[in-house]
Amino acid sequence: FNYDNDPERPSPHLVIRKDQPFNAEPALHVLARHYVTPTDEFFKRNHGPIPDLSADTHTVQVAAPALAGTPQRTFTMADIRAMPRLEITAALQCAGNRRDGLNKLAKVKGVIWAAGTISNATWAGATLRDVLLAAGIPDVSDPRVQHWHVAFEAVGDCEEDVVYGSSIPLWIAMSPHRDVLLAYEMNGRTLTRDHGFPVRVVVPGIIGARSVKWLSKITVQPQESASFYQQRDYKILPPHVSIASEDLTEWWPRLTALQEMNVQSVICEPEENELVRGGPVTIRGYAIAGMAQALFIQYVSLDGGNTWALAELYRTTAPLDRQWGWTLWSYRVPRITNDAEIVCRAWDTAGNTQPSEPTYNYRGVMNNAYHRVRVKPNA
Ligand code: MTE
Ligand code: MO
Repeated sequence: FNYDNDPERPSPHLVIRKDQPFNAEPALHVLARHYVTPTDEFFKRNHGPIPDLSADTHTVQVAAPALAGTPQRTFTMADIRAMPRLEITAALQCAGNRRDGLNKLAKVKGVIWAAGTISNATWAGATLRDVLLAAGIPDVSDPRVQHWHVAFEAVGDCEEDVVYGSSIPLWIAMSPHRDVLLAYEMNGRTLTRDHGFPVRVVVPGIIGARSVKWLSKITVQPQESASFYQQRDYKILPPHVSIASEDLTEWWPRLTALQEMNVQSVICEPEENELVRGGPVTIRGYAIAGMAQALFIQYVSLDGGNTWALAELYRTTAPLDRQWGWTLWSYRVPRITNDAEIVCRAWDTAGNTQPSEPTYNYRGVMNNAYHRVRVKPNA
């Protein structure tokens, strides 16, 4: 593949995990300082070179070849922009966020990310629901399509398959409460090439892998996407299956592909081994709920998890059925006296919480164990 035409990435705060394809996450102390992550600092996760597309000629084809009457329509960018525009604030997180924690248990497959493979942006575009209905796709109240899926395909070379692809259930795509977007704007500007110009899918509440960039084709079909990224990646293999396991490949077809994110919270400041002045110290981080519930309890511990205090939460106002943004939290301590282990842990309104210890899985996905940071007081 040729990476010569990849865009410039001017931010000094991106930690590059891989150059080709370009994979980078923002430094944690920068991440928690903005409720809306600046586009340059937003994490970038790619499986191939960045396509260089023209909004004037780009099209998105919608088809359902297995459905009687075979509905089909090709949308230009002008068609998509002419549809009702929805703007939401939504966090996007790679299922591989915090993979480094699982890689410490045993070797995992994938880019070794720390805890910055998540960012929060405003996105605007047409809803996938409107686009599907305009193409003549029936809603899921039609018994013929109740169990169907919406498969996305991108333009551009990619490492593990012919093109990047993924799918979500049709009911999620069609739900007026799930806000699945074909986004052409990010943070009030035209989408950048790195993030999917001219149009990408944004699926709030669901792992980043399903938010396909450089979208060119949507197929409504009885099965999930046949893509590598739906079938042989982004699944949780049992802990005894590792790189060396002989039956590794037999597991893929037996496992369900990941969709919804789990409860997550991370300490962004101070960072591991940071020398902190005696006090006061403000501990900051981010959190998301499993199904983007509206409320959290965010706990912080200064003694490795024996006792806990409540953190203060911050998020922008959005309708209660549209709380797709992350929550930033902070906790101010008057003093840190000994070598402290700071731990954080979130609960969502369903009572889901983070496990105290991580459990290994071969692809190193969905690590949401307690986040722990050891700091040294500056005497
Ligand atoms: N879409 C295409 N076409 N190619 C990709 O490599 N990566 C996916 C998803 N969409 C990918 C893609 C993954 S795994 C994630 S986590 C998100 O895009 C990352 O989006 P971002 O780079 O805008 O942060
Ligand atoms: Mo991802």
